Amino acid sequence: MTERTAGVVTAVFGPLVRVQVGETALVVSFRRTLRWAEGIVDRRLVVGDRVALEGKPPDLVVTAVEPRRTTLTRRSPGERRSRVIAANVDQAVIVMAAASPEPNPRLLDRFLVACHHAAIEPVICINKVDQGTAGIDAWIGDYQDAGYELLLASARTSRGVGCLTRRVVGRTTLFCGPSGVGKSALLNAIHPGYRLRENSISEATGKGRHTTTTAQLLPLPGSGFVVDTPGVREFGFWDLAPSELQAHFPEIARTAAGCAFADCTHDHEAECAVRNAVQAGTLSARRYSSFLKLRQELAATAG
Ligand SMILES: Nc1nc2c(ncn2[C@@H]2O[C@H](COP(=O)(O)OP(=O)(O)OP(=O)(O)O)[C@@H](O)[C@H]2O)c(=O)[nH]1
Ligand SMILES: [Mg+2]
Ligand SMILES: [Zn+2]
Repeated sequence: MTERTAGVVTAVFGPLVRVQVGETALVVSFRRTLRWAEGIVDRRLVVGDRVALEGKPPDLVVTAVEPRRTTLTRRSPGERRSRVIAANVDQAVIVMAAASPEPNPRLLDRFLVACHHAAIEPVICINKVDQGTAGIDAWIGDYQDAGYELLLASARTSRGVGCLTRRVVGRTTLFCGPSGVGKSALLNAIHPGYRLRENSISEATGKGRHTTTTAQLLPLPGSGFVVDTPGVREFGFWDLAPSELQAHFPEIARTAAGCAFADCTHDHEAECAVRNAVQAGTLSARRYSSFLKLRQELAATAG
């Protein structure tokens, strides 16, 4: 009988993958005819995939892929197909910088929708609060009102790092956000042993330079994993119908229960609880407008 070993994919380099098998990291190849568990649509190995390997260590080869508990997918501008960023992630820490690069709440909204859609719990992390919070003060409360967990952090001063560390223990947590916000810096602060490359060039231009170029899964000391990912500028959706979007804006979904029509679109109907709440100032006008814009975009790309 062939020996079978279980592992988890921690990095993908074209025809080779790095796999964590117990305490050992191995770089191995995979069979051309991989056995994919039923339900896996995107048949490319990604970080977080649970796999079976055959052979005798260290000459192992990946032969099968287990079902994916969760898949976080995105579509880049100009790409027809969506691609899976990571599999089997439990939660995502969406990182924005307080100041540089300038925070982008619209992009944050997209990440949040993608997490909801993938049933991955989101945590919003504002890093670089050592540079002040003037750039987020006007809108960050909207997310706390909506019920999102918010963490203020600074990889530089270690503020919030203890909190973040407790949050990731024992789970698989993906760190995502634009380039240059300090995802790798935060992970290095959580565990200096990672020695992840951080952008060392002057931040004078405020532009990210994509220091991290591939996603990698890193075992945490103790238990759990974190995923460091390259920064993204855009986050496109794939299989999301315009009518599904509301469910992914929790505060709008809650308020919509009070609309006169069950299928209220919240843009013209009378007795619309959502528009009333925006007018009364109890629902964020900015989140509402972000919702309408995203829904328009989904309607334009549908079909
Ligand atoms: N002032 C300040 N600078 C920080 C902080 N965290 C990170 N930086 C700096 O921000 C720059 C970018 O940090 P990275 O960790 O490389 O950012 P990243 O999000 O991993 O970027 P990509 O890998 O390109 O996606 C580096 O020069 C860090 O030193 C912080 O809390 N405060
Ligand atoms: Mg990085
Ligand atoms: Zn309505």
